[in-house]
Amino acid sequence: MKAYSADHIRNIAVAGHGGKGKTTLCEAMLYISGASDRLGRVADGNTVLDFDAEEKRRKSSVSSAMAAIEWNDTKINLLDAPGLFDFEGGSAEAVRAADAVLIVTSAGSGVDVGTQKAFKAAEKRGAAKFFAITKTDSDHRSFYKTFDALKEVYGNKLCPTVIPHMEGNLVKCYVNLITGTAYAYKDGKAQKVDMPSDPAIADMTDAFMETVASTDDALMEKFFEGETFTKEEILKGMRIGVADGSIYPVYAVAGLTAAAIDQLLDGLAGSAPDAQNHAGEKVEYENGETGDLPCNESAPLAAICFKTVADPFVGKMSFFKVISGKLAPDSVAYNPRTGENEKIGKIVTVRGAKQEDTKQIIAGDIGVLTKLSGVKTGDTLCDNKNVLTLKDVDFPEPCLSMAVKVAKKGEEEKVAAGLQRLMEEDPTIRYTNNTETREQVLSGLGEQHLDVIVSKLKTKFGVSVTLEVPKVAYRETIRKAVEAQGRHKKQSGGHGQFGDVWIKFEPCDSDDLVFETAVVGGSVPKNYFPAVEKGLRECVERGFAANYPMVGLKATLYDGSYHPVDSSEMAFKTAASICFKNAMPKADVAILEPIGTLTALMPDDNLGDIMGDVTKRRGRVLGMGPADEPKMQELVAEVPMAEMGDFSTVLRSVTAGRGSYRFAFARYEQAPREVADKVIAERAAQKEE
Ligand SMILES: Nc1nc2c(ncn2[C@@H]2O[C@H](COP(=O)(O)OP(=O)(O)O)[C@@H](O)[C@H]2O)c(=O)[nH]1
Ligand SMILES: [Mg+2]
Repeated sequence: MKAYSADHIRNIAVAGHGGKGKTTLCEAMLYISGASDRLGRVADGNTVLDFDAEEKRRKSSVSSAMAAIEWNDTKINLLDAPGLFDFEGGSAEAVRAADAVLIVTSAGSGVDVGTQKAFKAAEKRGAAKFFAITKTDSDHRSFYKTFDALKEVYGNKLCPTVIPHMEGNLVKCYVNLITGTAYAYKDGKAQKVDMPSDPAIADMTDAFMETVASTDDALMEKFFEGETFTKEEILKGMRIGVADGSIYPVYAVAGLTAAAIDQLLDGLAGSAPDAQNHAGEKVEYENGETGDLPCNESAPLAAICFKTVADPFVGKMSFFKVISGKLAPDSVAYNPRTGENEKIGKIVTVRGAKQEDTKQIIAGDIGVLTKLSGVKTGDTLCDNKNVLTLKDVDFPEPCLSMAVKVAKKGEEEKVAAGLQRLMEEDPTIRYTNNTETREQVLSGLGEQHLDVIVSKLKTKFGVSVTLEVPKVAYRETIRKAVEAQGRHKKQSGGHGQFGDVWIKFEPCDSDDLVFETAVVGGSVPKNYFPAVEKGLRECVERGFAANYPMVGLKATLYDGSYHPVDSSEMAFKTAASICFKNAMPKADVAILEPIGTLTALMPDDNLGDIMGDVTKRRGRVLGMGPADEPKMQELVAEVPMAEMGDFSTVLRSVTAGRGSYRFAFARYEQAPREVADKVIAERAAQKEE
C-alpha cells in the first residue's frame, strides 16, 4: 500500500449490536475497494475479519479486527468491533483508536442496545458518528422503520444521505441525496438509473437539506431563501457537521450483496474527520500537567497501544495508534509505565490475519509493532525527553467469576501460563488465586466470554478445564463467653507429657485472634505462653463448626498447672487445642457470610423486576433513584456474595443488555439459620468424601 499523509487517513470503528451485519459490511467494503478478491461470508467462515478459530466456530466476532483499505486516494482503517456484550472489550479497543464510529444496525430493527452502547462510546471518545442501516436487500425489511426509530432517539441530527427507493417490500435503487442521483446494483456494481418519483425521497431530501444547512449560517440563509446548494457546499457542510457532532449521516446499504457500498465508502472518505484534524488528544505530562497534543508527524512521539494479539506465528503483536510523531524501525521509544526504553523492531499493517511489512506509522495512522515484550494494552510509547501518557482504553470491568477445575492433575501450571497469555490479549479477563477457598478464580464479562476462554485454553494450549460456581469464603465466630479447661497428660514409658490450661473465650471486634494472659502465681510458666497461643491460632484457622476460619475471638489464658519434668511446649500446645475443643460446643458458634454492596444500573421499566430479584437473593435495598443517564435507575443494595452467582445473567436478560452493575465485598455478617445449617452440612459431606 502506498504511503498516505494524515489528512488522507480515516480511522473508523464499526460498532453496534451483535448479528446486525457489521462484519459482513466490512467484508463488502474490502471487496468493493479491491482489498479482497471475493466477498467473504460470515456463515461460510471465509471472511477476512472473523479469522479467529473461535469466530469461525461461533459464526460471530469475539474480538476486534482491523483492515486497511484504499478508496478515492484515502486510506480507511476499518476496526470491526464484536457486538456481543461478552466481548465488549474488543469494542472498547476499536473505539479507542477511531476518529469516527460507524454504527451499524439492520433494516427493520428498532434502536437496539448495541446501537445505544456504540453511540455512547463514540460520544465519550469524542468520535464522529455515522449510521449504516444494512440488510436492505431482503424482503420485508424496512429501512424507513429503522430510520424513524433512530430519529425518535437522535432527532434532527440524523442526516439521511443514501436512502432506498422501495417498490413494495423490495429496494429498487439507492438514492444519493448529496449528488441527487439514483443507482441500481447488481453484484455490487452500480448502474445509474432515472430518479424515481417517490414522495418518500422528496421528504428525505428536505430533511437532508435542512440538516446540512444547520451546519453553517450562510447555508441556512440560502436554505430559507429556497436556493439549492452546490455539491461542494453540501460536502463542506457535512464535513463541518460530522466533525463537530451536529450531524450523523445515515447510509442505506446491503453488506451481503455489496449494494450501495461504494456510496458508503465515498461518504467515509469524503466526510469522516481526517486524522490530521481529528487525531489530537489530551495528554498528561510527567509533572502532572495536562495538555492538548495535536496530530503532528514532525513532533516528538506519542502513541497508544490499544490492542494486543498473541499470534502463533509472529508472536506478540501490539496495535498502536500514533497521535504525534512517528514509529519507525530501529528507533527507541520510552514506556512511562515501566520506565523502560523499548526497541522498535518490525512494523506491519494488518488486514484481518494477513500482515504486510511497512516502513513506519505516522501520526494519525494505525499499525502493529511486533515482539515488544514490555508493552501491554493501554501503554503509551513516547520520546524519553518528552514523557507523557495518553488516555487508557476504556475497558469494562469483569462481572462474572467462576472457579477453574483442571481436568488433568499436574496441568495447573500450563493452565495458568495459558491464561496469562490470554490476559495479555484481553484485559477484561482476570485470574486470581483465592488463598482461602484454595480455588483459582476466572472472571470475565459473561458466560459466553468465559466459554470462549475455556475453548481457547483447549485449542491453543492443549489443556482442559471446567468451570464451577466458586466457593464462598465463610467465617465462624462465637456469640457467648465461655471458660474451659484443656488438660493433656500422657505417660508413655520414660518421659511423660503434661500441660494444663484454663482459658476464657469471648466475642470481640477483631478479625484476628486476640490472645491475652492473666496467669497469677506462675501456675503456667511464661515460657509456655507462646506455645498456648500457637495451639490456639492453629485451631482458629481450622474453625469448629464447618472448618472456616474463626474471627471475632478473644482468648485469655488465666490459669493452669505444669509438671517440672513432663511439661513441654508441645504439651501446652496440645492442651490449648483440647481447651478450644472443649469450649466451642458451649460458645454458640455461628457462621458468618460475606456481604457485598451492589450498585446496579437499569432502565426505569426494569427497576421493579430487579428489585424483586435482589430481594429473592436475600438482598437489602439501601436506596434507589434516577441515575446520571436519562431513563435509567440506580439501585444500591447489600447482598450476600453466595447469592450473586447468576446475577449478571439475570440482569442482562431482564434489561436486554442495558443493565450494568458493580459488586464489591463490604463485610461479614451472621448467616441465617438455614444458610448456616447448609454450610455446616456441606462441610460434613465434604469430609466424608
Ligand atoms: N440478508 C442479509 N443478511 C445479512 C446482511 N449482512 C449480514 N447478514 C447476515 O446477518 C448475520 C450476521 O452478520 P454479521 O456480519 O456476522 O453481523 P455482526 O455480528 O454485526 O458482525 C449473518 O448471518 C449474515 O449473513 C445483509 O446485508 N443482508
Ligand atoms: Mg461481527
